[in-house]
Amino acid sequence: MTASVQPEKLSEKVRDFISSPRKMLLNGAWVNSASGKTFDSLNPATGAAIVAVAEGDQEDIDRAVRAARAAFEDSPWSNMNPTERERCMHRLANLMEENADTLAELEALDNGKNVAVARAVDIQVAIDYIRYMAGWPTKITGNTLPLSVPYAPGAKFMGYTLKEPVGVVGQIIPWNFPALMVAWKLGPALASGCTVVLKPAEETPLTALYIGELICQAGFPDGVVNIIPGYGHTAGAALTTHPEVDKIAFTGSTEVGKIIVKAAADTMKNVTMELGGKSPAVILPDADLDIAIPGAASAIFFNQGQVCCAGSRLFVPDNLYDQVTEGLAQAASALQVGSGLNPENMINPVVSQTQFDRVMGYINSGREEGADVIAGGGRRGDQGYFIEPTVLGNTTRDMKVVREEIFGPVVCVQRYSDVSEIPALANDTVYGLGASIWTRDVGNIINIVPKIKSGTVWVNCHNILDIAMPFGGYKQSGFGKDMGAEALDAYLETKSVCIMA
Ligand code: TXE
Repeated sequence: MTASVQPEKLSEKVRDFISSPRKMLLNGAWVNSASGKTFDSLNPATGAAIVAVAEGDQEDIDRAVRAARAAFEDSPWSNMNPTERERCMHRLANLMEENADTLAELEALDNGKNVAVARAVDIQVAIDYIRYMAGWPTKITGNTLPLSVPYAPGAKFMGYTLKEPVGVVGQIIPWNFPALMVAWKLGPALASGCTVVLKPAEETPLTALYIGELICQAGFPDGVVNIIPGYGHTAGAALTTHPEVDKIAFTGSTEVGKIIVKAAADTMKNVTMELGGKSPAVILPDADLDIAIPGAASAIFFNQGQVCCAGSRLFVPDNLYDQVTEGLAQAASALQVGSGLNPENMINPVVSQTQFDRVMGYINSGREEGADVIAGGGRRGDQGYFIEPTVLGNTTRDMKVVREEIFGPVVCVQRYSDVSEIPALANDTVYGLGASIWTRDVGNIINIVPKIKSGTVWVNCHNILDIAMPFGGYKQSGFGKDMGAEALDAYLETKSVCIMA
């Protein structure tokens, strides 16, 4: 296992980026925090500091919100033609493409994930989504309305709707897909003409700050995008209560989502929430196991299981239980564990000591509650936050590992005996983000998909997210959509206009 990272192996661009403390992007300028405080971003493969980052707090958020407000009201941005907004976004996407290798390497360094996967998935989808959203400014339209007005006989009216940007948006994002989350949030905000104060996760601020440099080069007016790194309970909380913020877009834990919804209620902000999950992956008796077993493994082990829609509850028919768990154990042991900067390593460290302790705590709880540890179950190496891909067998619905989101490379396998049980088993959770069924029978698809209460249902695949496909939760996985055209809805107000002739 290669846990250590040799700085000389990093590219010159990344070395240069981390060679001096990183500042925050406020009103088009790179500045220190008002308090002068910084925090270190850590390398999960070693636990060592990568670089110090300006630590934003209430005062920085206030300044950033005021800059975003000025940039939103009668301003170069609000007066910009849709075509010019589109060009700005395309310039940003092009710059991200030119810097894609650097962004991927920085992501692997800061988050711990596999650099080749970061390049192919995180960064590529981020670029594609900015381009997808760049196509929208020229296509956002209202409607003309066939008004009747029965209580004004003889009068003539014309009615239409205008779609207007919601205003200043606070965006709070997590650490599992740091650059991709920047794109998910910025794309629809910029396409609709909003201005933004974005707070990256304290664990992984670096790619957001790098994209901030590209935003400056792309020619967005000052104050349109402000990036304020900092902690959740300080900078994040200040954003959620600021009276000049019109909307909060959040991706993170359900626990913090609830805090934010309450905090934002005082000023009645528009809020969208993409929260946690405990997504079922269901192998049906007729499934093609050559596809279903590796598919179920990838559903949980991709990104070390730090995926909100990871297939963390796997349902297997009694008669296939041994075959599937054996296959899963083999798939787990075939995954090479090590630093994400080596693209051969497919299991990389989890993001932080806190996450490491949390995931190990769940594995131990599974053991104590009687689950079989079929594969993994331990730490790898003595530095960094490496956890073996773990398969817990014979788990049951009441176990903590089955009820709570682990957010690590740990799958809980449950048996079932009859297909009729599937909807109830799949829905036996407070979450409703993703689900997959594995089958060759179209009848199963038609019958089961509508009964599953989740924002996405995959068939014979899992974790496939596409720029055109709306993504978001049911139940306590949140509300509002990221990606796809529907993501724009939450960034637009509808104004009805009624004219009497
Ligand atoms: O999340 P938090 P954490 C889940 C996953 C994980 C658990 C804890 O189960 O194990 O959450 O992770 C900001 N006001 N997910 O603690 O705290 C914070 O600074 C405003 C699932 O890292 O929700 C960060 O920017 N903001 C999830 C962001 O919220 C606050 C991805 C997410 O952090 C805040 C991440 C506050 N009071 C974790 N407190 C997914 N849906 O993909 C924190 N923040």
